[in-house]
Amino acid sequence: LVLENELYKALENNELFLQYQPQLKLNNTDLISMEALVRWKHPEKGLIPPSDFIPIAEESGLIVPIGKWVLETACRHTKELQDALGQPVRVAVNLSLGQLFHENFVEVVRSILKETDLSPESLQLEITESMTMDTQFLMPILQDLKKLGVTIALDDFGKGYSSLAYLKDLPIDCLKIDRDFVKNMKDDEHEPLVDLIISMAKHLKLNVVAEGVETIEQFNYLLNRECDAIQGYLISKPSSFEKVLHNCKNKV
Ligand code: G
Ligand code: G
Ligand code: MN
Ligand code: NA
Repeated sequence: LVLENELYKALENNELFLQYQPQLKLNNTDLISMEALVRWKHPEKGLIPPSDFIPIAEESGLIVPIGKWVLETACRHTKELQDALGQPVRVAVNLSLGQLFHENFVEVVRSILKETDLSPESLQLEITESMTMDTQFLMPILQDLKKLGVTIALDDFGKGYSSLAYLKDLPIDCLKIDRDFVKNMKDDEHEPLVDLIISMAKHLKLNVVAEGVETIEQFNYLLNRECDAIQGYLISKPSSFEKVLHNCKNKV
């Protein structure tokens, strides 16, 4: 409860901030997409990871204003980055079920896009497999979001919640292979689950992104299997917006 009250104040006191982790296409070194990841700099306790405060935000309902702040900030930053680069960059934002449950979520997204002047194709929303359990509820919301022009990714894919039967009906654009599968890959060994997810994504005409890529062996494995994009410490750890902007400006 203490942390919950502090989290409430954190939003008002600007203690939350975003870091960005790039996603690279395997055949190209340009920054095409990045994932926004929220962090909390607590005045006494220091940096608190999202795995510690997102569950509290979800239980308390604070995820609604926090999630809105994350979306607004990520869209504003991305627009600024695009203007500096003179080319489109996409941002992926993680969602919690509580945000989607909130009645006017689609309107919130619409107004943030308008207010920040970010084109809808530049925003990807990440949902997790566990959220796909309630398809009857999820389906119309995802369809309305798609009508706005944003894309949807299924995050942490393979962790075991989603029914394969739903997968082909959900209006999603991208599968993100959970990093647990990537962790064990070596380029000289067959990794059947990664192969399966990639080929399934291709059959369903979905983009496929591997998360948590840390080694060149993992990179080579994914390159050979034509995974579309990768994300992980091998490319970059999540970093501040200022740093992302600075790196991009140096490349222009
Ligand atoms: O960045 P890190 O590995 O610490 O993130 C841990 C978890 O927190 C990840 O599962 C990520 O999806 C989640 N997370 C990070 N930022 C956000 C956010 O803005 N909203 C939600 N709902 N989850 C987030
Ligand atoms: O669950 P989600 O995919 O949204 O969260 C992404 C999380 O994975 C972030 O918290 C990020 O810090 C973390 N992450 C990103 N790349 C790597 C990596 O290469 N190795 C590990 N161990 N974690 C990573
Ligand atoms: Mn994610
Ligand atoms: Na993930």
